[in-house]
Amino acid sequence: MKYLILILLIPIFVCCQKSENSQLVVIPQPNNVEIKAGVLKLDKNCTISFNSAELKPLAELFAEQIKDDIELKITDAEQAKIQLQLTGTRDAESYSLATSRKGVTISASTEKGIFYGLQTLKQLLLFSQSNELPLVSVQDVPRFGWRGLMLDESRCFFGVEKVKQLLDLMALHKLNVFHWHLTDVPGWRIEIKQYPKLATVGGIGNDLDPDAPAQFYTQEEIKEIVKYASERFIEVIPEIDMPGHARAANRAYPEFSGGGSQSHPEFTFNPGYEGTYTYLTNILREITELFPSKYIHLGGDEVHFGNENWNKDVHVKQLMSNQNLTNLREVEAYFIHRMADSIKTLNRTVIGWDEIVDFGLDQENSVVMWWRHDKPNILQNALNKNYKVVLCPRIPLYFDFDQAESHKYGRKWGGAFSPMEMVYQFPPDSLPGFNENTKLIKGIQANIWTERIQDNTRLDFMTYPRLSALAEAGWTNNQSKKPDDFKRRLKPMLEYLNSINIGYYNPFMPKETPEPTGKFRE
Ligand code: TNX
Repeated sequence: MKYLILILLIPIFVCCQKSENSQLVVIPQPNNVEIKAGVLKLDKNCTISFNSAELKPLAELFAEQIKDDIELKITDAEQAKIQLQLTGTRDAESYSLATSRKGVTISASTEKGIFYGLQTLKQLLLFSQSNELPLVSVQDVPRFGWRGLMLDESRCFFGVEKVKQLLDLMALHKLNVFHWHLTDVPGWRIEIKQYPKLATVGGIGNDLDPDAPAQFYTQEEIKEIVKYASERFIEVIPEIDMPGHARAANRAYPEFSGGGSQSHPEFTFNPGYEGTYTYLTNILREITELFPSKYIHLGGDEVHFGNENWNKDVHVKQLMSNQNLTNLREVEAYFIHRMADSIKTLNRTVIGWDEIVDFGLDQENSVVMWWRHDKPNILQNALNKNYKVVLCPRIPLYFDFDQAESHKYGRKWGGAFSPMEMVYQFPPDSLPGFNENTKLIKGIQANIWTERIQDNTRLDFMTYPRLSALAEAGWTNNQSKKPDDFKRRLKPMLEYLNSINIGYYNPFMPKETPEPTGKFRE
């Protein structure tokens, strides 16, 4: 009888051990964790080894990142405290990490997996007392393959250092896509050698001040950032918005402008003028030389805001009669098809905002970003048509929307906004088509539009800690996602953000972190 009770108790004991999973302080929460009794203390002088030369830069970067706490020396020795091992063939992003009294082993079948194991280790160290690590066995693999963040640098320009900081924090959170919105109405932010005025003239101004001196990234700076991101396993996807949101470009080269409307002057490129296609394709060719990503985002959003002038433009009228186009929406579709063809010849895949869903682009070579949260039927429509989709609905994934009811300088939509808790819970199972079409859902992304963000202070306040919630929503499976436990782990993360001078919003102490004043036009 005694033994029977013991046997019955064993599973309960194991179960209780498992429930301690949640005691680990890592964001995003790894998907399989076992904690054992005991600790591993890493000394100030520590060693790291790797079984394959490709891992050397990862070990070096890690050593650099933890140098304030630990002096990490690379050694060949099997006895290294931290061992990195490329092994086997498993999912490209998965890794395992085991700590024992002897040391740490991180293994994965790809460098990316090893990198993620190192990010987990970095957090274990960051949030430890005197470098004492729990004894754990972690087997981790992300829920979604696309865990993205978009930054709009047209409305407000932040520059190399701030972007690098963002990339560092993305990497720490295992986010893997940086979507860079480089062109829009107020400014064009990337040097194009063949059309230099795009940057020098198009780069003048920002959302608040149309006369602000030109700000843009030189091609050297772009290369530097793309390299910095790729060392952190982040893919950089450039967006060149067309045919709308093109005013900055049109200031530089008015010959390709399709005009606009009264409220959105010079808003579009001219879809009726053949030269426009050569011009934009030449631009995209330079873009492909700078960005190794297989994707190019060509925008495609909100064209109806400012294409009124197309009704009277001679080139557009001619195009309509030549191609039998009966309305402006068909002209828009024609334009997008032409540019999608160019992107195909450049060996790249198109991404567009959800306006492109009805244009009949080929599903193999296009990806749709669903952003209009108030139009769930568009998501359903995209999935029905077999498009691969990235979910980035305004609510809750636009970080220019407020985080709290009392905040005044961000956006709200009929009173609704984007609190951290809602970011964390995304995506809800109730999303149309979501459960039936999981294969088509590439992942999730938050978008930082910057009409309401004019400086680093507001950027930090709007980005953190929602970025942590986004990361866990993108990485952690539903069964391991626990909002209260996330909040427990978020506290040390906030202390870390504090230590690197990031002015986040503290949802636990809203009064102590008042909203930085903002300015905006509308
Ligand atoms: C919609 S999302 C836009 C942006 C704005 C944003 C503000 C999208 C494809 N277009 O141009 O900056 O709303 O929230």
